Amino acid sequence: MKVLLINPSIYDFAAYSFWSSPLGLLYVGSILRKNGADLRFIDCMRVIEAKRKADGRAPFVKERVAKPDALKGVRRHYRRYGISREALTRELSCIDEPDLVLVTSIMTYWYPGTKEAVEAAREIFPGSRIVVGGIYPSLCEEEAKRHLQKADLIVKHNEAERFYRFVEDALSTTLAFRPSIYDLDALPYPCYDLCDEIPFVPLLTSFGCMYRCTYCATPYMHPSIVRRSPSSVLEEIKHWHGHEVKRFVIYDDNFLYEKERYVKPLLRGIAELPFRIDIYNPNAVNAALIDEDLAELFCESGFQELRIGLETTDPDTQRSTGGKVSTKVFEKALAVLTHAGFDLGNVSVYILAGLPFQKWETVKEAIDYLFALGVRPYIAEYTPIPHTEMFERYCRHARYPIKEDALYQNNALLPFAWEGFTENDLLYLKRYVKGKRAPVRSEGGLTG
Ligand code: B12
Repeated sequence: MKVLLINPSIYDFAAYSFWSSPLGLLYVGSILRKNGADLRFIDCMRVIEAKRKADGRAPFVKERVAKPDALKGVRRHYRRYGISREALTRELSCIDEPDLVLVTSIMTYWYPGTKEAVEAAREIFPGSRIVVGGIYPSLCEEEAKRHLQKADLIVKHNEAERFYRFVEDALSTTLAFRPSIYDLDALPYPCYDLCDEIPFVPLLTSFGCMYRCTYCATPYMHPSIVRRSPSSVLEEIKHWHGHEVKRFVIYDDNFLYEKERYVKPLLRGIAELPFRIDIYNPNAVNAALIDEDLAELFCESGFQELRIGLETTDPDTQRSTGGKVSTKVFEKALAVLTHAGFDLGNVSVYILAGLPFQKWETVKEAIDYLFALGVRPYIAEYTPIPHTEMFERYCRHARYPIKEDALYQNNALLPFAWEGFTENDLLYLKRYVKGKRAPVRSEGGLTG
């Protein structure tokens, strides 16, 4: 069974390798490899190696491209991040026709790249079976079927069985190894060994979340929580360390959940390894769950920085979006971290901006609050996500038809801009966070 994996290019207004990686696709690849498949991998998301930072991140190669009709009115440059369709076609032409082509999608609004990869593969390999999976079909099933008509199968996150059956029928084979994706300890390690360089490896430590934040789709996709055993994560770290990997990135909506049983033993195990690793957590942890032991373990296990979610300092917004943490609890967590010796200069705190009917001043207040505490504010623009409470409740107030086309779900478009929070306000806040000479904010827009 010859299988080609494709991580498509991205079309967006901005994109940076924020430790993004096609983890789901590489898991599926290694499951098929356990069934005897011969794998090839084309990662369209090439980066500029010379500009790779010490933390493993690097800018993607990029090129300005024309906007699709749906985004024609947007006054920002649109780019392709990753290789062009022509370059992909050339690479496809150099390999034998595979039996199966697997294409992933990481954000809903990145579907144009997925569509392009499917169509390029269909053109070069008319006899291959093409399967698409990932976030786009999981959250926009009907739309994905309309846009990805050249694919033979489109699967959602929880349809592994359907995928296995399709492979068996299409290739007249039997898959002896067909794990549930929720059996995290039984999954083979994702096939990063197919990459020439492995700048970092994401560690998938759980599925699901204990919270029900109104803006997040995780409870819709993964209603129950499953966790991976600390020993399985440790074994994976040792495995990749044997491949010279030193940086690890935690992919987890809920890393500190059941911390006594999972996170503390894991971090203790990492601290006791005979080698040091660097750990990053782009998915924030909840301040309410940070205690003294954990604060020490973050220091001892190799957290280079810590990302914490605060979302807002406005008590009403905090309550209505999920109520995970209060400022009092947040301050206590910072005190505990300081006591353990964690440098607050290396703590980044996510603040949500652009929520429906949010006022820009409330975001500024949160930024000032964080500056005063000595931590780094990080503005996360609100992304309206299908199947979330907030999306359904407010979609008719968005300035774009976010329900009709996933392209409009892109947070770079600030879909919920209104007179109380304009694009200029966002620009002002971003410059303010960076400490640049903040332009003077006036009713008419920015000056200075
Ligand atoms: C880790 C993560 C990230 C990572 C990177 C993810 C990546 N893979 O590159 C980082 C931290 C960079 C990130 C950033 C953001 N993220 Co995020 N992220 C996640 C998270 C927690 C896990 C994704 C993941 O990799 N899971 C693990 C893998 C194994 O699962 P999977 O990708 O679902 O794949 C499974 C299946 O789909 C299948 N599969 C995947 N591909 C294929 C292909 C084939 C052929 C087949 C058969 C199967 C298959 O295999 C897997 C196992 O079953 C999800 C929430 C969630 N629980 O899914 C949010 C999520 C994807 N992120 C989301 C958001 C909003 C963001 C941000 C916009 C947040 C912000 N405001 O800044 C940014 C965007 C940054 C950017 N522009 O680059 C949203 C989706 C938004 C959308 N419209 O698509 C999600 C769903 C969370 C939410 N709030 O609801 N994110």
